Amino acid sequence: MAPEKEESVEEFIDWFLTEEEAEAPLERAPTVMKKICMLGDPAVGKTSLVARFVFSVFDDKYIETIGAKVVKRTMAVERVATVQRCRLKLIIWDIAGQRTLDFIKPTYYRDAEGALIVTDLTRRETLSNAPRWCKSFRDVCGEVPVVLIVNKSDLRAHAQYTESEARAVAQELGARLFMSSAKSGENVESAFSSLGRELVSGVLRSQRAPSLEKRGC
Ligand SMILES: Nc1nc2c(ncn2[C@@H]2O[C@H](COP(=O)(O)OP(=O)(O)O)[C@@H](O)[C@H]2O)c(=O)[nH]1
Ligand SMILES: [Mg+2]
Repeated sequence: MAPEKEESVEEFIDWFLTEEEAEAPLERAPTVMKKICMLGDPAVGKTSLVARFVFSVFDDKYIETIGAKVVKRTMAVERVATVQRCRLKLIIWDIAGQRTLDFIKPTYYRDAEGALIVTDLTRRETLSNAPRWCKSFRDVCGEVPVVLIVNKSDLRAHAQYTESEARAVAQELGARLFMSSAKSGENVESAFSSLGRELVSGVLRSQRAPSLEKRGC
């Protein structure tokens, strides 16, 4: 089910700040809303990463995600160099990894502007399948930013591939790579933030603020 939109993205298309706004508290900064998808094989840790990022919790029990779950988290994104800041509301769709759901995936992907592709460090095939996840997503959403997360970095002793092998896959996908653990929390915030910044800089690149041009930025 689509989340109820509290604000439309269009409302914020012209969200560049005047100098006065740039100095205002973050709560008054404009909000940009983006839908992103969690992708990857079953049991790689998609739901756990979302739970860690949104609710700061980890649970050892494996509860298979049925269909899709949608959660939100608003985060601050600032570009100190250009005095631009905004609040980014991430609408995170956690998609069930089951292959049998292939035929309804396009419904989940629709209108997404980015994705986190998750693999499990202890299962090699989850890395081999990452390009397939990326392709099925980009076939629907186009060349939008993706980040590759190698999850379960706390289980390095049981690793079935190396970081440099993962980096090669990330490069092939044009994605940043993060070695993360939903269990320890390592790099979870950084992975989501990295995608968030890419989503917002897309908006930044598409327009320029008159107040910044005045400054010769
Ligand atoms: N050790 C460890 N286990 C994890 C980690 N992330 C998830 N898990 C476990 O892996 C299993 C599958 O996780 P889940 O988030 O449900 O995977 P999903 O099917 O991709 O959503 C669960 O038992 C989790 O507790 C992690 O970073 N480290
Ligand atoms: Mg799940």
